[in-house]
Amino acid sequence: IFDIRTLSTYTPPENVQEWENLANKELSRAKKSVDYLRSERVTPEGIQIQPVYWDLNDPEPEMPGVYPFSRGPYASMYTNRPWTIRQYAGFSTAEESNAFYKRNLAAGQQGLSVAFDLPTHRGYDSDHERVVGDVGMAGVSIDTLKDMEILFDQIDLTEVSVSMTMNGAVLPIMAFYIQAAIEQNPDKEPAEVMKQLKGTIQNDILKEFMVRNTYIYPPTPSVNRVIADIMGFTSKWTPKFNSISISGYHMQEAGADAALEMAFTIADGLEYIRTAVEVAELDVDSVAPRLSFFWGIGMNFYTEIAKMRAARKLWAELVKEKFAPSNPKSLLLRTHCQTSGYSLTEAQPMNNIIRTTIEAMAAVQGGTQSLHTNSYDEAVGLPTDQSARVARTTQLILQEETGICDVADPWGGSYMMESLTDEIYDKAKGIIDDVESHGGMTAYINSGEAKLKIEESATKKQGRVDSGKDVVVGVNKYRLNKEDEKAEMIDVLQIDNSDVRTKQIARMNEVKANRDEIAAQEALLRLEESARKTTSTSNPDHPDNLMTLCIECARTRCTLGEMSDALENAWGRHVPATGMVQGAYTAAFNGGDDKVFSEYENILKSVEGFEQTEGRRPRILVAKMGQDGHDRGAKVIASGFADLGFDVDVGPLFQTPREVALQAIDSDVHVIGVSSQAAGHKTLLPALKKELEDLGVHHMVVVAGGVIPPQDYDFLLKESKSCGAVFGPGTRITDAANTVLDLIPRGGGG
Ligand code: DCA
Repeated sequence: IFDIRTLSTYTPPENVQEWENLANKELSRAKKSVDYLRSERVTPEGIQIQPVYWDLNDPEPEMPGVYPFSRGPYASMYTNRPWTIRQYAGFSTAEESNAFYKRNLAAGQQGLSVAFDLPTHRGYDSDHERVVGDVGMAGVSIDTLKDMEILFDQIDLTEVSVSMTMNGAVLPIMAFYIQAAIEQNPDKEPAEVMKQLKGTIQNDILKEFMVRNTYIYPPTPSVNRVIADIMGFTSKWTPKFNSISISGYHMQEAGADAALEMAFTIADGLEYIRTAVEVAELDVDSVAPRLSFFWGIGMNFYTEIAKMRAARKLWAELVKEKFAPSNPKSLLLRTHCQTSGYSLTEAQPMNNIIRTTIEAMAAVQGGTQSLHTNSYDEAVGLPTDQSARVARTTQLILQEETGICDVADPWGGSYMMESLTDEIYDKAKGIIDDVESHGGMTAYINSGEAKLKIEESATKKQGRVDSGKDVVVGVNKYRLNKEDEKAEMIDVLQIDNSDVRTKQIARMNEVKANRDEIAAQEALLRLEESARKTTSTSNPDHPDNLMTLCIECARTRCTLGEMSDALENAWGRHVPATGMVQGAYTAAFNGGDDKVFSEYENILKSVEGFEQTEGRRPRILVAKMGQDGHDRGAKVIASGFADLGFDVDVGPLFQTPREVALQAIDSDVHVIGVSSQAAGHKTLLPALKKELEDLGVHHMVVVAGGVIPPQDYDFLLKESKSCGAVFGPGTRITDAANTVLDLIPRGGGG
C-alpha cells in the first residue's frame, strides 16, 4: 500500500522522529512497533490507517506524546492501550459494593472507583446525629478498617488500580486503604505492599470550597497540612499512587463553562505544586508526575475535545515556566473524565444513553486516560444493575467495535478544532492570569470570587434553558404528552437507609469493643498533637506525618469519626459564607421568544400583586438538609426566585430538619424550598414536617426539588404529606415560581 511516510525520500521532521521513538518505546512493552501498527490496521476497503496523522508540509508538526502534548500525553495513545473503563460506584454497605465491584471486574471493567456516602465524606461515623438521613445513601459507608477490608474482600489491591473520591476525610480513608492492603498481604513487608499500590485519591480540597462542599476543615490546614503531608507520604511510600485528582468535573456540574472549568482546575493544580515545593519542601519532580486531572464532559461536543487538547498544552507550559521540572513526566496532564450528570434528563430517560455516548466520544477523542460513563437513570436515582451495564457497555462498544482506538488525536490539523483549541486556550489563560494576579487559587477562593463566577455561569445556563435558547430535547422542546411521559418512567433503585445505618453502627461498636483501647486513644492523641504543630511534618520520614499517624490509628482500629474529631479539635470545622448571584437569570430572557418573555413578565406581575394584597413580597427559604453539599440547584433557584421578585433567604449547608424549621420561623418565610440531590428526601422531608408541627407551625408551605424519583412523589405529597409540590430536574424556574405562588395561603396566613 502506498504511503508517503514510508518512502525513503521522505525525511520526517525532528518532532515526528521523537514521536516514533517514544511510540516504539511504549509499544515495545507489548512487543509491537509503529511499523507493525501500520501494517495491521487496514480497512476492508484496503485503506491503511496510520497510528497518527500530521501535515507532511509542516516542518514542526505537533505530535502526541511530545511537548506541549496537546495531541495526547502518550505517543501511541489507544493504539497501544485504550483508556481505562473506570465506573464510579458505591452502594450502601461494603458487602454490597464489594459484590458489585467483583461482578463488574468479571464483566470487563478495568479499574475501580469508589463512591463513599456523605457522612464518610464529612468525617462523621454512622451513629452521629447529623447524618441520620445520609448513611449509605449516595455511596458506601465506611466507619472502620473492617468496612474497608470487606469492601475489597478477594480483590487484590496490589493488582487492581483503585480510585477513591475522597476529599474531606481523606486521611482516614487513605489510611484504611493502605492498612487493608497491608493486612491483605501478611507475608509481605508493608513497604513492599505500599510500593505496589496503584490508583488515585481525589484529595482535591480547593474545589470543595468552590463547589462540592465536602470539606471538613478550613482551607489553610486542609491544604498546608493534609494535602502537603499526603503528597510527602505518597511520593516515597506509594509512588504509583496518584496523590491528587485535580477536578474540574464538579465545577462543570455546578455550572461552570468549559473555559472556567479548565482555568480554575489548572490554577488549583498550580497551587498544589506550590504547596508541595514551598510548604512541604518537596522536589517538584517527586510530586508533579503523580498529579492527575478529572474533567466533566458535557454536550458541547467540539468544545469538550478542544478543552482537553488545550488543557494539556496549558498545563505543560505553565508547569515548565513556573517550576522548571527536570522529569518530562512532570509536564504531562493525564486525566480521567466523566460524562455529565447535569445533562441527563428525567423526561424520556432512554435519551440519556445517547447523550452519554456522545459525551464519551468527546472524552476519548479528546484523549482521556480513564472514563466513567453515567447510567441513564441518574437524573432520578442511583443506577440499577441493568443501567450500570448499559453504561459500561457503551465504553466496550467504543473500544472494541468502532476503530476509534486505531488513531491518536484524529482531530489534529482540523481547521476548526485547532482554532477552537487555541481560542479556549486563550480564554482559560486569561482567567488563570487573573487568578494568579490575585495571589493564586487559595486567595481567589477566599475572596469568594471563584464561587460567584461559577454560580453566575450556572444561573445564566438555567436562564438560557428556561427561555428556550438552549435546547434540551424532551424537556424544553419535543416534550411528550403527560401519559406518554409517564409510560417512559423507569425503575429506580431504592435503599433502606435505616437498615444500613443500624448494621453500620453494630459493626462499628463491635470493632470498638474488641480493640486495644489504650493503643487506640494514644494513636488519636498523637494525631491531635501533630495537627496542632506549626512546623511542617510533610517529609515522608517525619514521625509526625499525618498520613503515617492515621495509618497507626487505622491499625489500632480507631474509627473515621474519631480521627476526624482529633483533627477537628485542632483546626475547627469550616463554615462557608452564603451569597447569591443577582440579575444573571433575568438577562437570559431579554431578546428571546416573545411568548416565553410574556410568561416571565406575568410572574413579575403576580409577585407585585401578591405584595399589594399581602403587604410584603413572597418570602422563601432555600434549604439544604443533611450532608448533601450539591448546591447548584439551590443556588440557581435562589438567584432565579430573587430575580423574579421573591424575598429569598439562603440557608446554610448541612442543616438538620430542626435547624431549618427554626430558621424558617425566625425569618417568617411563606415557603421552605428544600433542595435534595443525595437521596435523603424520604427521611428528611417527613422529619422537617414533624419539626414544624412540634413547633406549632401548620401554615408554612414546603416544596422540594432535585434528584427525586417520580416513584417517591406520592409518598411525599400524599402518604407523608411532607410537601406541597415536588419539582423534578428540568423544571423551569418560572413554572416553579407560579406553583409556589399558588400554594401560599393568602390573607395574612404567612
Ligand atoms: N503506551 C504505553 N503505556 C501506556 C499507554 C500507552 N499508550 N497508555 C497508558 N500507559 C501506561 C501508563 O504509563 C501507566 O503506567 P505507569 O503508571 O507505570 O506510568 C499505565 O499504563 C496506566 O495508564 P494511565 O494512563 O495512568 O491510566 P490509569 O491507571 O487508568 O490512570 C489517571 C488514569 C487519570 C492517571 C488516574 O488518575 C485515574 O484513574 N483517575 C481516576 C479518577 C476517578 O476515578 N475519579 C472518580 C470520579
